[in-house]
Amino acid sequence: MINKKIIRTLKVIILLFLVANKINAQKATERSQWFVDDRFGMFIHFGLYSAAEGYWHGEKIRYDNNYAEWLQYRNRIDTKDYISLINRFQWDELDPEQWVILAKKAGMKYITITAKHHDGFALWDSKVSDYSIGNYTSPKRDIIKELAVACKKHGIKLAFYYSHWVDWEHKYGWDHTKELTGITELEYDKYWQEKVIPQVRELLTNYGEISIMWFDMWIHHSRTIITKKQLIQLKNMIRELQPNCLINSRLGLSIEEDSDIDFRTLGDNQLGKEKLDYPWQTAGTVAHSWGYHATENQWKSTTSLLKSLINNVSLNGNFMLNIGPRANGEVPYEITDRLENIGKWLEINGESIYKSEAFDLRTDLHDWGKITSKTENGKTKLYLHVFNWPLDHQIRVTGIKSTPSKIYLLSDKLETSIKYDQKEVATRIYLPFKAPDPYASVIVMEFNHKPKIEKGLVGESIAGGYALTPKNTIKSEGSTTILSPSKFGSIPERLIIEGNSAYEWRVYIDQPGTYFLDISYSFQDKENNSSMTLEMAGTKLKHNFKGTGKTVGEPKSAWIIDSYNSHPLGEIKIDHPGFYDIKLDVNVIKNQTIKFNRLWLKKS
Ligand code: FHN
Repeated sequence: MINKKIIRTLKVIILLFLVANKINAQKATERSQWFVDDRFGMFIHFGLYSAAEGYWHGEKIRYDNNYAEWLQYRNRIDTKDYISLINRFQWDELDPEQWVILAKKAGMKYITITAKHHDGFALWDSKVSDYSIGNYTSPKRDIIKELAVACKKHGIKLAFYYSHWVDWEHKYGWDHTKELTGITELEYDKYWQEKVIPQVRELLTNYGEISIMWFDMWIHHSRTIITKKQLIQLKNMIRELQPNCLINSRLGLSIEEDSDIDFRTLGDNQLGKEKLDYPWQTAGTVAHSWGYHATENQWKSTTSLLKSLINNVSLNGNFMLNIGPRANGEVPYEITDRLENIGKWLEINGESIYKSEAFDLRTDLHDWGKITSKTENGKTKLYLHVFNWPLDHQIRVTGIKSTPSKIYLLSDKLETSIKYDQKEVATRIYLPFKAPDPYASVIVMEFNHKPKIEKGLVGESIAGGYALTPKNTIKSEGSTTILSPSKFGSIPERLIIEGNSAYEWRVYIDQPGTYFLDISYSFQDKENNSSMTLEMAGTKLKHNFKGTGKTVGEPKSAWIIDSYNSHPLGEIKIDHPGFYDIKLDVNVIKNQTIKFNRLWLKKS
């Protein structure tokens, strides 16, 4: 009896301990926890195409929007000609360890290399197919082995990209042209059984521990030649050979369909937009192509790449950034420069990225940046990533009810406290004049427990007002269709209102005074008989919608769009700090439409 009681008490203690020390709230498994903790990885696209540099016989890759590694397919190159690219490699200069050193410098924790891309050429000494690097080099090179050794030496996890669906070399591999010429399932299975299965087996047998098998079928298997049976065969083999190896959703099975898939891969360069409660990743490029392209010119800035990483972590996601080395192994300066800068930033601020996760407030609540969080030993830290250092040197944080034990800059090793004011759910942090970091400065809000929050509020803008938009309402009745920005954002996000509708927002106002409100909308009718009433703090403001006309997007073009104009509604007196609801009743008469953009509430 006593023993049972002791065991139960012990169980409760262990459970409490685990809860207090919980690092990540999202549903990572034992297998994928490292992935979720590490957050940042390197992708390497290296293959025969690297030596072509985006050109074939003096002609640039066809189809401007395509990637350099698609050269063989786009320029319709026969495999027996394409292999001649092997002669352009500078084998003496090529040293994969340099890529690993670069990954380390950049603060990346794992590397995924294209062991075989769509061209079907194996970067290892494959015994399964003659179309492998070992067969075309003397002395034999095995880039995969060299990389595996270097990764081990430098403590970086190794992962393989393997193009399972598309293979332009094997007679029965998939090539989009086969949509026209056809191929039987039996033929495709020949490719599958004689190339895919044994090659993946080789990769998982001869190169030590492999952290991820990264597949690349970007449409669902039901729309392809691959059968679910083949995918399960491949998955089972991986589980059998390396049970700890992760598998991404581009295997062709979504994680909703098969819970045994470890993480979801979003579209190329597609950043997260919402918090997901399972592991996910964006693979991104520094410019456009994945493989080396000589005339690449769309380089993203360090700031924009860092923002991508921070954005994803703030939504529980990972970021894997690609390098496309040349055929001598050299990585373009534009890439090394950015990676080294990211690494320097992570050296100072990495605490806000590694083992960090999303915070419970809405991701778009604050217009100054993004929040990540971490709970360890019962303490919670919020990391405020400020992209846009406010002109008035105040950061407005909305929605946190608990009092922080301390606020400081992450870059300040002494953790010197920064002054702040807190009223209910409004915190104002008084910042130093100069941003401590040129890319993103991180402010830490530390709590002795998990902070309490108030959801549903509209965040205070960096400009000191509140934008009440179709998306941040707490209630809506009637029309609810929200259209995304279009025409490069020149037509803003809007709510299409027809008939009688009502909307409600909630704000917390910490500074009493006179506030003014205006409303932005588009109305394309001559008759001004649709109207609205807004109510806040006991004051009612009325407005008859007025025609807003059209505007010209580009001179002398057909780009004529509906104009969205702001109309002043009037003033509201706020006597004391507190929560305020703003109710908007809209009465749109028959056959008329209001395209509502936003209300703007600001202290006079
Ligand atoms: O077609 C490939 C492309 O070449 C590249 O490897 C990317 C990386 O995510 N995946 C495919 C397109 O999504």
